[in-house]
Amino acid sequence: MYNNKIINVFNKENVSSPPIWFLRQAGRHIPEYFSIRSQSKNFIDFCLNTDLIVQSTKLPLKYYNIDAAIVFSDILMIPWAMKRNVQFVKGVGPVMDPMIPNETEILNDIDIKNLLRPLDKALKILRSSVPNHVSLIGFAGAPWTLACYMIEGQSTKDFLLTRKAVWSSNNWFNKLIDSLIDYVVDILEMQANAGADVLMIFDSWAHMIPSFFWKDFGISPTKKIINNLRKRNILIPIIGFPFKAGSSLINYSYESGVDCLALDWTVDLKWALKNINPNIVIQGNLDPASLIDKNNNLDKSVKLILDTMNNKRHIFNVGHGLTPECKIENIKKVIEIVKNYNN
Ligand code: 1CP
Repeated sequence: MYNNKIINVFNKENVSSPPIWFLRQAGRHIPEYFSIRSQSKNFIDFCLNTDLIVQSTKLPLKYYNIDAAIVFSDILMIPWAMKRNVQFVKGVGPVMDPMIPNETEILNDIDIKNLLRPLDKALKILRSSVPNHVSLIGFAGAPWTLACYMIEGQSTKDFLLTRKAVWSSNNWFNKLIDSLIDYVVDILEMQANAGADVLMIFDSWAHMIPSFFWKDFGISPTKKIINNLRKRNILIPIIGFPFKAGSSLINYSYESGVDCLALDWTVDLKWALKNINPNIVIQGNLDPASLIDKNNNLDKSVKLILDTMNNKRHIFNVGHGLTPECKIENIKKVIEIVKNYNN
């Protein structure tokens, strides 16, 4: 285990200012990203190319004094491995063959670790070439969010087909979630063994889960994933990100078993400090849109987050991924404010 700032926060050691990194820090807001991406024929090939994974993971470290690098991959590599014909279409986003509840066969025998071998290799190279003070973060999508994409076949406004499946195709839906749990455990285990210091579970469509089923599909899959990882002796910290889950964040923070809760930009941190499990770390939650245009509120909002979380176990981050419009100079400014806090 390396001595780095993020791990120090998890270990309850004092840090002068909070560690900082950014969701989607390796993507399209950095011009060089496009030349790396253009070296592969499509996005899936990019995510299966060890050398390009290494290059893009390291890219933000060239620009920013940050405390973590998230490995370049995508949550949709699991549906890809499950033969859903995943493609990333320019201007549309990810598309795949939609699963028909009760009809589509759920593949339970995929050797996911073998299919994602380039990711395993990339993490091994990264851990030996990225400085020790930078944490390496491995990740996966949460089963609910993966099921959303797999049933709809793409991103949709309100994921009606998925919600319908939850109410009417219970048995089939549960089987799909159970298979996804197994695959998520496998790839997180692989990433941890390859050198990840921290793991993160993205539940980007958590806000689509009907509250009646929150425990079943918002909490229980994550809890099972974490229990299984611990049984396999994967003991590193795990960050959960149930995006925009609102009031359900409270139970999630107490019951899912995550070591850290990542908060979206809508959550008032003072509310979080009163209501969220005080024994876990909080990550977040600057609005990435504040990083687009020059604005007078950026300094103030960063300082408000820092003041509110002062002396608490906190990892500074955005409350959702950086968008292509985010400006490098604004991000640098945020890092400077955070790094100089308390100094
Ligand atoms: O066109 C491009 O070059 C692709 C843009 C892009 C990038 C940079 C996609 C397509 N995926 C990624 C990488 C990625 N995806 C990372 C690693 C790099 C980093 O963080 O810097 C991570 C952690 C993800 C995770 C991911 N993919 C999530 C969870 C986080 C979130 O944003 O909510 C989701 C939902 C996806 C699906 C996805 N991948 C890409 C797109 C356009 C989408 C769809 C998002 C949507 O449905 O709105």
